[in-house]
Amino acid sequence: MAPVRVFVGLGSNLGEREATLRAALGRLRALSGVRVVAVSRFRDTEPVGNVEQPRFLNGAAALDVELPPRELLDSLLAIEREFGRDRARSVGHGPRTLDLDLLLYGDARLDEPGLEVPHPRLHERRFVLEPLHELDAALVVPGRGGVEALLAGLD
Ligand code: PH2
Ligand code: MG
Ligand code: MG
Repeated sequence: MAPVRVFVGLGSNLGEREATLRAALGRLRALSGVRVVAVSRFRDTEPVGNVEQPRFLNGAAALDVELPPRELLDSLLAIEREFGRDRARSVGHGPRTLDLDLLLYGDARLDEPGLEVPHPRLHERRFVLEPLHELDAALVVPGRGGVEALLAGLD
């Protein structure tokens, strides 16, 4: 298949956050059918949502991917598990050693069990939009518009 430009969100708020994110990028680079094209800066962010939890380190990566979305998602979840995240046990939206979110898969719009692309909350989260904007200021979120305008619209 022809490579698809994919954006993945990176997050950690437990343990050695930066080391975890760097190691996860190493695991992404090792996947066949995945090329890591660019990585944003990492930023320390206030937790968003109703759960009382530590601050996050967040960033994003641009990938060229020659895997179907479901296969890529399964690989992301396997890497999360490798870093000690047990989805079955953890609180929804609570603290995690590693969160890898499939944000965008080319211009695809998918709504399948466990696989919603664009990521359903991407357009309202500064901690996602800023790294995306840094990677590609002209990026368009299918169904939502340009990342630049989305950022400008946040209060
Ligand atoms: N992830 C969440 C919930 N809240 N807040 C920040 N700042 N960064 C995150 O990555 C994050 C969050 C659930 O995935
Ligand atoms: Mg996630
Ligand atoms: Mg997340």
